Amino acid sequence: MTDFFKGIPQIRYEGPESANEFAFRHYNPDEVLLGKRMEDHLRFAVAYWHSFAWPGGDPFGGQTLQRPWFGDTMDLARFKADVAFELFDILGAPFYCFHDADVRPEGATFAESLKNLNGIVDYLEAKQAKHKTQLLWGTANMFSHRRWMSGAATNPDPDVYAYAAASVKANMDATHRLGGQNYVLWGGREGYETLLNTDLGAERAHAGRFLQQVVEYKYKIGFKGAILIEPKPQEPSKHQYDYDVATVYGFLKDFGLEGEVKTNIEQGHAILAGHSFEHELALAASLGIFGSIDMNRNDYQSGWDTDQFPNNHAEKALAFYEVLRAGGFTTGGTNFDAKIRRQSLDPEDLVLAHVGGMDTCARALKAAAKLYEADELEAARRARYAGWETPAAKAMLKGSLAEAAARVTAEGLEPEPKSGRQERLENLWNRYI
Ligand code: XLS
Ligand code: NI
Ligand code: NI
Repeated sequence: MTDFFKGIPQIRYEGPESANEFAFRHYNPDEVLLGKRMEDHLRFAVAYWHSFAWPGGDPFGGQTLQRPWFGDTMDLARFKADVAFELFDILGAPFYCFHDADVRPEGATFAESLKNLNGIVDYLEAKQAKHKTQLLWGTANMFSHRRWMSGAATNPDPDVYAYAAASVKANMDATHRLGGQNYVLWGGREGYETLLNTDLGAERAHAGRFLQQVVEYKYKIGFKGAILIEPKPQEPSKHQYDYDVATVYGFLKDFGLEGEVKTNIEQGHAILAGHSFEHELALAASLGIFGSIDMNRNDYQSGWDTDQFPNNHAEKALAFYEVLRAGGFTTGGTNFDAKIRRQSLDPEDLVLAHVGGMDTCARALKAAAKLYEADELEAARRARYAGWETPAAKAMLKGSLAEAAARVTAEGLEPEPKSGRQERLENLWNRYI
């Protein structure tokens, strides 16, 4: 036991009326919704990078958080893992996620970094054996170190491509060993700063071949989890190739990977791409590439990826409704890719940020599940498309354009516009929130 969270109790469900800060008001892991435990619906994960590796910097100032585990030794990395699992226990979190750079010190050479990673994976493996919390996904940080500044798999320098291959291979091995349920690729530097120095076609082709190699390697080692791409339009690059769900789908099709790779969709990234979170979720589900979610929120004014903890259940209910419509998570889950503000210095802040985020999501899920179960919205949606159930309508999709056109005169069609009923459906929605 470390004493970092000394005096902070295990968080338990006390119901909506509780005034105890250190309690869940909505997240009740064993409560059954639509035949499934709430914990199994939400599959919460804590993100190692924001909670244990981030020093609190912003573009105008450096470190504000002084954690006793900050530093570049293996002892401190193990201390960090001890504290991490204490937070997981306090929250009762079923999962966590990490990048290599979050859990191990960077070595002077690749071989040293790999040795450090493998050493920490041994330690994490022992921790997982003793604790409830397991690995939702692992990933390689191919954006912080200066070697990645011009990209990883899309770097103009082929030696960096090799380094990216070595990094992803090492992290897939680590994820596989730890029983991770997914492997994530987010390409923060897979994009460009200026077209003036960029061969866009070559970079895209290299990214496509790289992803094929990742999938081949998954089969080679017998990794049963899902490979997930995390779309984001920009930041840190001016333009990133995995712009949004639609772009990723086109990319996967191009490289024959649409049956192999799914998406990890982040709330804040959807907004940056000019979409709503629920749009990205619904689109991914309709294309068969919905995998997992990174839960957070952006500040409405700053227009940047501020990665705050969610605190608006009405907004998140729209997202969880789409998760339910998609059939729920299989290997995926709800990862808090969210960080406390740089002024939130106390250990309590870190705990309560997660408590609030988990409660916000649970409350959203409860509302979404109630409406989904009542079937009112789905009944209205079905009614709107009911015309397509007729044989004449179905035949049109099999026949030619001329055959569809011929129906107009043959049947004397003069379609009457029908109300889309948006406000009525919005009112219905609000009854459940
Ligand atoms: C950054 C991304 C990152 C990924 C994992 O914006 O959200 O944190 O989730 O590399
Ligand atoms: Ni992000
Ligand atoms: Ni993310």
